[in-house]
Amino acid sequence: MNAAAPSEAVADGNQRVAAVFDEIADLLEVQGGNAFRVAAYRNASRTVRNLGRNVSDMVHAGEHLDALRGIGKDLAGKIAEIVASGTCAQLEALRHEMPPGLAELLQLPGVGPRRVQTLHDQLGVASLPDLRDAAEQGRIRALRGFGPAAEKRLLQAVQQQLRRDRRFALPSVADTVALLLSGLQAVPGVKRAVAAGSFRRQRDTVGDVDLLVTTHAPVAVIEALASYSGVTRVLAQGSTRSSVVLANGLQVDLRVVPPASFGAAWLYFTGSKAHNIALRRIAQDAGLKLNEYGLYRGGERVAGETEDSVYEALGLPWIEPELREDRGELEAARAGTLPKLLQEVDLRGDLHVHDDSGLGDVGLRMLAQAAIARKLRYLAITERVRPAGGLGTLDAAALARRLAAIDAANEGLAGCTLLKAIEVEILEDGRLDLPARMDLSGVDLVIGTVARELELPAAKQTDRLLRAMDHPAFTILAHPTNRLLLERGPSAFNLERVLRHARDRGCFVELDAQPQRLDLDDIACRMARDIGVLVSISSVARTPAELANLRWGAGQARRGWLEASHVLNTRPLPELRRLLAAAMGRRPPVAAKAAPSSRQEIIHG
Ligand code: DGT
Ligand code: CA
Ligand code: CA
Repeated sequence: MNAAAPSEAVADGNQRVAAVFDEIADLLEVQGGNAFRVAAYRNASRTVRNLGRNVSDMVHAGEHLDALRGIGKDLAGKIAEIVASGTCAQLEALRHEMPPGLAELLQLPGVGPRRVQTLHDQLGVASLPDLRDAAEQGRIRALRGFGPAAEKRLLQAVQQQLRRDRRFALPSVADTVALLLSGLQAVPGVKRAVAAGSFRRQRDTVGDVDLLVTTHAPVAVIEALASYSGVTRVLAQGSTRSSVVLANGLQVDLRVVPPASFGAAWLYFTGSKAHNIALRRIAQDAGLKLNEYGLYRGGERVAGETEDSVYEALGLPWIEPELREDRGELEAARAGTLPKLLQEVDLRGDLHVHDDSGLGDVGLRMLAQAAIARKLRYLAITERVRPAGGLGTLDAAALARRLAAIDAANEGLAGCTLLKAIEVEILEDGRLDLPARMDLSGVDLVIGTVARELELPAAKQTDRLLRAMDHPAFTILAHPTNRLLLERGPSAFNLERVLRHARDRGCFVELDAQPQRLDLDDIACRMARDIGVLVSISSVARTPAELANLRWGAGQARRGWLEASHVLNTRPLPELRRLLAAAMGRRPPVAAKAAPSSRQEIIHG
């Protein structure tokens, strides 16, 4: 059969509709709404998310959406409304009714609508500070479904939320930035509308969003931003700048400059501040003055219309925004040794995806079709040895069945090869949590993951990872530091030693590109590059649409100075197979130096 291929556009449009339905369900549930209505929205969300076709095409073609499973007349009407406007009146009304404090509770990790409702009804908790007080006073542990451990986790989460100086994960603001830019671009007289600041540098978190517009008619632009529906507060407004705050607390700074200053302004507002200061010093040493309007010799502007013109007048090549952190990029630019940064299109495959569809070979083919649409030539379908949710262990028979299903799917595929991966937990002592004498001969790679005991003393954690890599089949260390963006810091261990050991063993480290992880981070990528261990950039997609995560991985890799040659999954399939085979001990690793401390038993073919 011909499994539908959710292209990116399909996925994005359908995701929006599904996200609106999910939020309606959450809000209804918090309000103690009718359980059947809540379930109806969740079902509809799932239907739309998993639909192989673009709902907006169906709406525009006048098709009857109420023919879809779980979609009645009412929901069909709402889909049309969301397709037309991006939201629907019911969601807006629910948001309006909901006390803002409750909405904030819903954002906490591990807190869903039912818990918010319980906390609110039983303890009168209606805001983050209320929740902190209740947890500190030990009033939460007595609630049904909570307990002391949950109380402790909640207290930590709420403290972190209140403490954090309100930065935002880069991926979480990208849609907003795109929407704002297209709105500003449409204002009459606007020549260019672009993002600057940490967003353009693809820093993993952003403090605020900086936008730059060129026009000769700034007032219309300033007014357009203030009248954008997502704006809840205007902080400052002048004739060439404004700052506003959106409903989610995100601040947006807008600057308007004439077209002749575009390059100088973009350079200035992209930063970083450290890069700007270093660049200004170079200008001064050359008897020039650099500011956001241009590069000047005395009163004469010598450059400024493009970024290129400014760098060139300073004797430098243009520098990629991701490198502008004053971490050696100016020295490299002067020496002509800037890296030729990886681009997302250089990625030829993805070595860590899960088929969680439950659809068997159809699920596999949907993933493959989505990969083909993204020009990915291989995907490693990853089976968990201990599936999440404690659903037993992947036994020999189940593994054999899944491997056979992948073989069968490959038979019918052209343009994308499915590889066979297993994901296994690294136990506290560094052993891999594999069933005894598991036959790994049919497996292409073994991904090792630390999932528990994240807070061992650093020396122990380091030994654990080193020992895990000594397993002859160990191939890739998944999300090495286990950080969660803005929620949980990296585990403490000696990253440099772990990266060196990975290199010596011929193993690889992952950059998990899920938007909440981005692990490795930029600095760690740079260390991997310097040490010479290849990085595998993985989407860790659980649905076809999540292959889009690779974008965020490529961004962090670029910030870490990685070129295509530093990334494992830029390799063509035959070369990749050789590297994986070597890592799995099927051929001697090229640079094996360290004698492994204890090699575990493994069966090959
Ligand atoms: P963020 O918002 O904390 O994630 O970081 P940025 O880099 O976006 O910083 P932001 O929004 O304060 O300012 C945007 C850019 O404007 C910044 O990257 C460089 C430039 N800039 C801001 N303040 C200064 C300054 O005092 N001196 C110089 N040279 N540039 C500045
Ligand atoms: Ca900023
Ligand atoms: Ca700013």
